[in-house]
Amino acid sequence: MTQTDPSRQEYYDRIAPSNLTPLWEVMSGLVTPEPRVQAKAAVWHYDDIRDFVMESGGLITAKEAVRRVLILENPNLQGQSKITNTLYAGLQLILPGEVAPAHRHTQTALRFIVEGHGAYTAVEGEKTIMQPGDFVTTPSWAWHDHGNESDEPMVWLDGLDIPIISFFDAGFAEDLDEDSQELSRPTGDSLARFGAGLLPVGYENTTPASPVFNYPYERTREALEQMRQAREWDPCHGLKMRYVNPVTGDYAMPTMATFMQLLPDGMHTAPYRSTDGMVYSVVEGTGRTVAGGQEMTWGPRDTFVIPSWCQHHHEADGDAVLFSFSDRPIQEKVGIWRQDRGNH
Ligand code: GTQ
Repeated sequence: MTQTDPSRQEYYDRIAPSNLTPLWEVMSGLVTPEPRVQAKAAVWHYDDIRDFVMESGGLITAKEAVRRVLILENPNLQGQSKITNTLYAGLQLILPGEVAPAHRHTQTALRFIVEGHGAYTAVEGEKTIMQPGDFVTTPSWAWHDHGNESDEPMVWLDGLDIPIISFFDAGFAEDLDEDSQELSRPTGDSLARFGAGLLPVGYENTTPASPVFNYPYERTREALEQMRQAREWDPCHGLKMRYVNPVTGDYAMPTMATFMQLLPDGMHTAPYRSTDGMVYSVVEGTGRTVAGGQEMTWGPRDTFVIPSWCQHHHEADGDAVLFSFSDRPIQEKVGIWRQDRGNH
């Protein structure tokens, strides 16, 4: 630190009570040549943390906790409930017979199913039964409750835009009087109505969120398997697809982009970086991701994070299937999203 000139310091002290401060003292930290990212690359191996997740089930009920979740906190953002500067992630446990009571909030949530079969999420009057690899959305201000009527625990990865909503000071939440909301549509209705390459005639979307709220893994995997026949890989991504709102073609949620990616036949991807920090959940296969010079090994059910503008590449051992999410939709809307594909 250079010593501030005494006459300047005297001036700063005099203007401070008027809530004024000189830009030139802080300019270089405010407007930087490229992102200065605090978050670091990190991996959570499911085998290492599964016991901790299960143990929480004996400490508190889902009902008392409201949401019984272990937050995945970025090691460089401790105490902030963030996995990147803009995103929250956690592993939520719901045991057989439990309910996580109905509430709604302005934060958008995604669920990516990691373990268990047949628990449900109800969203705005419709229940969906969840299976591993399913991607389920909870749009902003939509009533939602979770329950498990199966005979095994279910664990899913929660992804929320909590840090974004608090940045805007735009967080609202409320509880429903009952634990479970009343259902008004049969299970599977929205997927049939909006997810079959068809739309109801005259339908107009009134919100930016997709009317499909469960994108079943079975369908996603089938699509990837069909597409691999064409053998056209992106050198940086393999075969990477984004989940879309079928009404608008935009991302499934307005604040968070979600992707499913196949790295075929032990593919090693080319170095890549982008300004959206990415959270990954491994569905199938094993491999490694080298991010910012740090190697992270991964296998099924592991979660890892690659921060904004961090150069990385993936190395799959055989076929690998990776789910991921990021804040890319907002960055694209604002016109600031950037990528660096090296020479690819
Ligand atoms: O399921 O509604 O991980 O409200 C954090 C906040 C999950 C949820 C979280 C939430 C939820």
